[in-house]
Amino acid sequence: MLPHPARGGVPPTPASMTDSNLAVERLRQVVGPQVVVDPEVIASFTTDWTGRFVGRTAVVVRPGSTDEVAGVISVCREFGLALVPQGGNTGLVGGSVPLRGEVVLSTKRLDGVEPVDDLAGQITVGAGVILSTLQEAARAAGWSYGVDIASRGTATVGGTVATNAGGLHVIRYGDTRAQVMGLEAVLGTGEVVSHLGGLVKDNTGYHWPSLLCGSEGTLAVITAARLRLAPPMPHKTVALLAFGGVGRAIRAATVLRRALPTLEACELVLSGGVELVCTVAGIGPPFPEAHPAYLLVEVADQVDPTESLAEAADAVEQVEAVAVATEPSQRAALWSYREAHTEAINTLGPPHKLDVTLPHSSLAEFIERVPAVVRAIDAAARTWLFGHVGDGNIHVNVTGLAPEDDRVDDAVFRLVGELQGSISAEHGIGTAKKRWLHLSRTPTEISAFRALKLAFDPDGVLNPNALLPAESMPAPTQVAPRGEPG
Ligand code: 2HG
Ligand code: ZN
Repeated sequence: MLPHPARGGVPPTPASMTDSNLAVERLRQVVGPQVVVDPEVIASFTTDWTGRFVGRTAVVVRPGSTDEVAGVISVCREFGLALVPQGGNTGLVGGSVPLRGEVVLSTKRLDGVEPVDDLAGQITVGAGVILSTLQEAARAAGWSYGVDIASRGTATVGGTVATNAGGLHVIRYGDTRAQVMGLEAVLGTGEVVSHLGGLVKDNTGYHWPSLLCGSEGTLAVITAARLRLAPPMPHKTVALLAFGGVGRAIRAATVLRRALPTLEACELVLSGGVELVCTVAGIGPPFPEAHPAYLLVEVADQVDPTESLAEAADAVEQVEAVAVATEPSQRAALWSYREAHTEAINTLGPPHKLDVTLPHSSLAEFIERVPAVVRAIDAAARTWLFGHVGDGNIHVNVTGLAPEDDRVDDAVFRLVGELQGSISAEHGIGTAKKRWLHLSRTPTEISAFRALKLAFDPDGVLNPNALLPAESMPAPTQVAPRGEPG
């Protein structure tokens, strides 16, 4: 048996993989030619999107069916190899790259899209389906899908389920977990669980979506999902509202939430981030003068929602300027001030990405205090703040730090803890944040997590370096070696 991560053992590494022709041969028996050992092809699977998490592996396997996934897991168990499931590799917390030489199990070939079940308003898709493909399939059938994220063109449905992705529309439709009606997955034992009937009321014990959404590949490899669809909202209006400060923008978000049942997105950006986006993307500013804070607001309805948005915006106090767009290209132009943040920040080098939630009552205080907390640790570091403030989620990005220097991460997470927030709103824990899990979860919760891990994955094959901290945690301010931030 492998040393089990839930028991505090050192997770297995397939260091012997290159020598283990037998293991590769057995994997080939399962997935045929879909075993990749060419280092050039493998390279794109071992580094995350930001470039902060750099891993290594000798093998990537690309199973094309649930049975093949089960076969791969069984081979890994047999040879004592750990594996990391990977979808579009758009995760931001180092949870889907092989930081300790794990086998990579790519889910991308699980790309089946079943016809929309029009009576139920649901769809079943394979884990490897790209999110935008799912959104398009829903649209083509006269429905829509409630989750939207900036990486929609690359992220896979399985990845969004495994990490419980949130994104731009949580305020209206909830996170990914709220869309999942059923799942098919392979446990760490190699056994398949399949519950894809999609019954809205199905009160028969433990609920797979609740157990597996957000489990980050540590309990099972998700192979298919049954998802609820939402009515289409073809009329959309976007507004950018400028404010003299963060507190005012956040109070405005509450006014808009109460006034607008059609509110689909409510995003905060700040003057520094907007300026950076304009420079990197080569676009003009939204208004002739810069303002400290902006809310990007989208409403969507089956009739034109522009008037109701205008009325609600009129009721907001201390708005300094407003831009409104109804045409798709103008809407996209306003959205770019928000959506282009991630790419623009990455041009400054691998950022530290701290995705956190605060109670609404302390969100403004947090946003105002964070830059000084960062400066106190490294005067040259720059802090970028933006995100989904409508649901309390703010993305803290810090540039100018070495990838492995996590003193800033530590200080910011402690501030989050002090203000009763959560150290992860929507990106998950991965390997990047596991050392700080105790700031958001009690020891009793963490030991219940370990018990679940043991039950679902008794040999510790599945993503053993993600989510669960080592049982004796390192001192919080220790600087970890590159590629092993947790
Ligand atoms: C977003 O909201 C994503 O655009 C990425 O969650 C956030 O870059 C980030 O920190
Ligand atoms: Zn986000």
